[in-house]
Amino acid sequence: MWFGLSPKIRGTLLGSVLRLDIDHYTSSHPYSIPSDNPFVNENGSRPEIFAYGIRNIWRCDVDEGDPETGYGRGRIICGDVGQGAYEEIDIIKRGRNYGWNSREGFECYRKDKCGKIGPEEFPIYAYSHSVGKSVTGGHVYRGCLNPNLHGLYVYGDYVNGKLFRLKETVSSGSGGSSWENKELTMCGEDVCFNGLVSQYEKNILSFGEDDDGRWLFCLRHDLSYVTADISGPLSNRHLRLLVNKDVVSVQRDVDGGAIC
Ligand SMILES: [Ca+2]
Repeated sequence: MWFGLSPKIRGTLLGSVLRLDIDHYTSSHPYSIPSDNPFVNENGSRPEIFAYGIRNIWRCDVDEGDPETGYGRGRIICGDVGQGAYEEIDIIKRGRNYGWNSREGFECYRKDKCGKIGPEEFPIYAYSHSVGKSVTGGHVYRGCLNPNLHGLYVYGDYVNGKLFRLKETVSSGSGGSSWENKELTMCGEDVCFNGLVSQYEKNILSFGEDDDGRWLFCLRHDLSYVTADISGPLSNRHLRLLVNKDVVSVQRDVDGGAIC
């Protein structure tokens, strides 16, 4: 999505994250506008907009939060696919500008605009196209089955199938956070058990977690397979049907410490 130099970036829904009240519709829309949306009183701006300056988000996740402290609960974390150089992970905050198309990742994309668009919200992490070429936004694992994944944001790259995790460290003073990235390696036959597979094809589409705390991801090839045998709610079908075939276990290469 491209906005050129238009100052009316908030006058279009393109490239924005929207916040809608879908429980109450109006005569003109199948939704209503929450009164506390950030731009409801700004002339020329679409009141649906919650955040803007997005390029092409592919999958967002709402953090369930730490089960003991509640830390992180409700955070919206998204992968935003880049143009030609950088892929980024963003935490979506109310009213913030995520920079496109003046900036791609942390770097300038349009030098005539870069740094001149007012306050910007930078990614929590970005990687170059030497690492991967199309981010698939991930999932903050809060389940009990894989304690080594607890609190980690696990995401991937659609093009080369790599998996990564971001680990957050909260600064004691400012309350800000730093995010450390690491590639995740998959288990081999000597580690996998219960029939779990260690091999998967690339083209990661999405991530999730089932009620038992199994960490899951969906692959392109298997979407046609699972849609041929749908039962239950739409939101559950991929996760449930992928359990026996495509669930993978992640090697314990990250910090342990069971909390369940
Ligand atoms: Ca951005």
